[in-house]
Amino acid sequence: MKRAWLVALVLTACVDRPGFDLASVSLDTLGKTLPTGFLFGTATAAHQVEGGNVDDWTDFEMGTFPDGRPHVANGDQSGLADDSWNRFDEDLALMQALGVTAYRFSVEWSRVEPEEGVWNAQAMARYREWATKLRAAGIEPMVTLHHFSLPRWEAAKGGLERPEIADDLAAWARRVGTELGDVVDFWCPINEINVVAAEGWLVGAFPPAKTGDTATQAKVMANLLHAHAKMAKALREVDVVDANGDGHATLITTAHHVRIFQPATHSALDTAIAALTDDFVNEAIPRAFATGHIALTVPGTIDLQEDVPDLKGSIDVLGLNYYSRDIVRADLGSASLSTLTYRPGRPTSDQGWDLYPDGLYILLKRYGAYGWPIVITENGLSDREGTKRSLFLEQHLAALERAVGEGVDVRGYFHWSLLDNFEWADGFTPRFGLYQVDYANGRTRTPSPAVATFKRISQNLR
Ligand code: IFM
Repeated sequence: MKRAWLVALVLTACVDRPGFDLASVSLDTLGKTLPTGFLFGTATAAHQVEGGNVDDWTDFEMGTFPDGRPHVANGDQSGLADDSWNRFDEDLALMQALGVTAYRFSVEWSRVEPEEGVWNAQAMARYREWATKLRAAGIEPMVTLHHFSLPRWEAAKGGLERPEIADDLAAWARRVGTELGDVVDFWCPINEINVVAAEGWLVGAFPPAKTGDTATQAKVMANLLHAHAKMAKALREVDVVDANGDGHATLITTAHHVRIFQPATHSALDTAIAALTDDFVNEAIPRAFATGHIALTVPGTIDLQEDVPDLKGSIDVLGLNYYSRDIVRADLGSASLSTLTYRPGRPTSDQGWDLYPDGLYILLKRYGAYGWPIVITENGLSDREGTKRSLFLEQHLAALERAVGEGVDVRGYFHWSLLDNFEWADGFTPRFGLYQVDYANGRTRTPSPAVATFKRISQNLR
């Protein structure tokens, strides 16, 4: 038994040996070889931090599954969240203390258009004020237009399942681009197309909480890809002001969630299902951006082919959200054809996610081959005690810097997240913030130990 355990440990260690020497990461030099103008920032999303939003998630948070479990862990509701809607100046000061050069935030559609065709000018004015203040502080704003939540009226029409969602999102993008285009250049139309579709229609953890409906999951992905193309076109038409004077009035990205998928065993089946999963989750979306053709295929379950010529050229920068690695075990009885697990004995986040910085290097090398400049639009971990985030940050930045040193054109890194926040179906339990938020005590913000680390790195970038 002991021997078997030892063999397993040695094998695991071999598989997981870092591709480079993490011990040699030095805070004195980390980031110094990154290009001038590299964006080093943090990211948030409206529904997770603002508080007071009334959208499809508000309804979802009050609901339960057929077996009586609340939709959100512990029955948490986003409610006031971090009250960032009213504390922007405080949050801006936190960003300045970190030394960020960029901030990714989302504008909440339901706040600005609470009823279809009814616009809240004051809400839009507040977002404008934020972007203006950020710019004045030397912080480049990146604005996300759809980050999981939908206005109630849009959800009532059928939400992301309707093909017409593409036109509605394009109209939303046109409106925001018109109003904020002179202060914002960097746009992320949609956050994590693959995640919103999987969680809503495969896993059932996000609205509309459907499970195993892979056909609609693929349809939703296709609808959102159509939406992205139309949103990019609208933004480029209306945002003609180059706010930061870099020669680009608009820079369009996406926030594509990527993961490392490795087969649980060397069996042909695990290997094939891991490759299929990788293609569906990681590759199908960038391939659609590169070719103008959507091909979502999983033999026996999904075959969706659509030409969307406007997708080609619809991103200027490839945004990647990277968190973790999954070990794929074939499970032909499940809708996803697999069960995903983590390798035992690895360092993990509070949610058990494998902390795997090599994965960032591997994925940057892979996506660099497409030829777009890359920005890491999200990277982070849940770490309530704040004991792991510093090392996480150092190791992921070192992985990124190594990829840059080998020729990958990476232009920025956004840490998820500035603050602890409402983590969707997991509620307030996971803590992703560089700043910890005390929800029982006036939502006070306290720096986690990683704030000093972030600051050190940002000084190296100047
Ligand atoms: O909090 C989320 C975010 O909204 C989207 N990307 C992943 C993060 C952590 O789960």
